[in-house]
Amino acid sequence: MATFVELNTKAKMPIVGLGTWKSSPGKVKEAVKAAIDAGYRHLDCAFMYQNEREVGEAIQEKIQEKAVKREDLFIVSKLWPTFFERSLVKEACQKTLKDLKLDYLDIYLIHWPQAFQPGKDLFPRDDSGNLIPGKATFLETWEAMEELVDQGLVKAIGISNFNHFQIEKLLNKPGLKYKPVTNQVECHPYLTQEKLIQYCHLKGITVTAYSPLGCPDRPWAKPEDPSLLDDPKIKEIALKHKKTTAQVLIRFHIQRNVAVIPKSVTPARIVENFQVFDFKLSDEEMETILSFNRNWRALLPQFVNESLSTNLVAN
Ligand code: 1BO
Repeated sequence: MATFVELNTKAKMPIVGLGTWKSSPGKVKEAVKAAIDAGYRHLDCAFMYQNEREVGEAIQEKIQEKAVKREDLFIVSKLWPTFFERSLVKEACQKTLKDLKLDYLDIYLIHWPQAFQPGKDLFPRDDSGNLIPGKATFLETWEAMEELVDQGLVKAIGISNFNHFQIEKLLNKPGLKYKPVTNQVECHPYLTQEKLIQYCHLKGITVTAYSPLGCPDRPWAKPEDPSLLDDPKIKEIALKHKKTTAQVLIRFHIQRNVAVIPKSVTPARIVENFQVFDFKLSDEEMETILSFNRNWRALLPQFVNESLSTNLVAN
């Protein structure tokens, strides 16, 4: 079983990476170091996660102690929607590179398809609390992203939270120079994204699954929300393989050739989440897991007003 997903640039992205969204400064450095020690080579970062400096310190320490070489690591980061104007893209990328202490990224993603008003606030809002959209379209932003590839700041570019209409629009952009290499979206057994994955794979775009464990640490969880980690049917499959529920949830993506970025700051769990290459779910188990789909999202864009929400949900 391949431990990489091949991109349309022919580069190989390690199929399991460490997610760092919601990993707080103070904890993320040790998490990244534990992950590299456990064998992870793919790290998923973003300006929005507000912890790239600490991630960078961990990477630098591991390189300095010769535990790993830069070229063996695969580092992904993302451009936040307040930086979508052409004139802001390069500076935003350079800030991420400076914080991560790197001179290039393996992939830089457009974090969401919708621009927000530029400025200091990650979520700029008007007096009524509505998010203020930006003027730039992702098509213009993409041209600035393409320049980053030509300037050697990033090896490849991709997208996140794009639905198939938005991808189609991007692929049909006159003069498109580089195709996105991956679309990073929420994906797990309650949101299996079958159509979107099929569409992306058909177009030569890999898919990366975020929140593969259902984002149990999300602050907006409601008591009535379903819980993947407590799902008795997934527990049953895990028991059969002498694995944990989390390991089954991660393995599920590997067998669909989907990259997966479980987040944890707990060293034992970081190790456990990587021990997913020594067992195989049967075709029947894969079908059963796929049947759990209920189009449920852990990450509903609650932070947006309704008029923008359709641009923020990937289907
Ligand atoms: C708001 C951040 C979503 C995951 O990248």
